[in-house]
Amino acid sequence: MQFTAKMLSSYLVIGTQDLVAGQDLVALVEATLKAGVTIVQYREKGATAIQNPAAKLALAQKLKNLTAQYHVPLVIDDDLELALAIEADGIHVGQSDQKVAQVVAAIKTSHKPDMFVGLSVSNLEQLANSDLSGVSYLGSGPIKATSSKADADPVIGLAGLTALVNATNLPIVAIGGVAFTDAGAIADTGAKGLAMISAFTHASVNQLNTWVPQINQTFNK
Ligand code: 3NM
Repeated sequence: MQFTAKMLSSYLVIGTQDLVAGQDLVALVEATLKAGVTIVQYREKGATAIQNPAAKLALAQKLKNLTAQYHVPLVIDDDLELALAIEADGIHVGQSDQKVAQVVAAIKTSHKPDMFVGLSVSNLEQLANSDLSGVSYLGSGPIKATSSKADADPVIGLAGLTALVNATNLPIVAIGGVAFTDAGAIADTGAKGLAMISAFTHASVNQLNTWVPQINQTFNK
């Protein structure tokens, strides 16, 4: 699937470590797809994440089949082998993950050469030091304090986000401590969307169905 900046509007990031009691990952993803999320990232990371590669593969394949039904891209976080195995639409790489240039080069010679690449960039220094060739979008944050990522960078706020937006032509999705109600303020910076974990895991189906279309509209004015 060809990447477009519009895909960043409402960006679900999710792994089993993020689920709240009684939640099922596939059911949660389907509820967000029904509400209209524009992209899904499977991010299995941390002490309580699934470690077994076969179990991860099975879950990722289910998510690929599900997102395909909704014509929504699936991105795999920081696992090129898994992304290639399920022919994911995209892969997301962090500053401390496998080097982005290596990922871009490996994709080019793979059976899935059109897989797009996203990169986490938290500040201007990281931006200056990043090899952006072959990168389609940036994920920038944390905008506010987050309890979903143990090793998050210092909070950058809307000011830090604005500085990054003004320093690059790549579309940026804002992440970290972001709430549905932040869409207007984040759109005003020039960023292209909201990437969220806990806002999605803590929302009711009614809240998803109310907020996700509003967020999409905010970024597509
Ligand atoms: N990356 P929540 S913050 C996965 O700053 C991730 O790069 C971040 O979760 C970054 O929406 C983060 O619950 C966690 O705050 C986002």
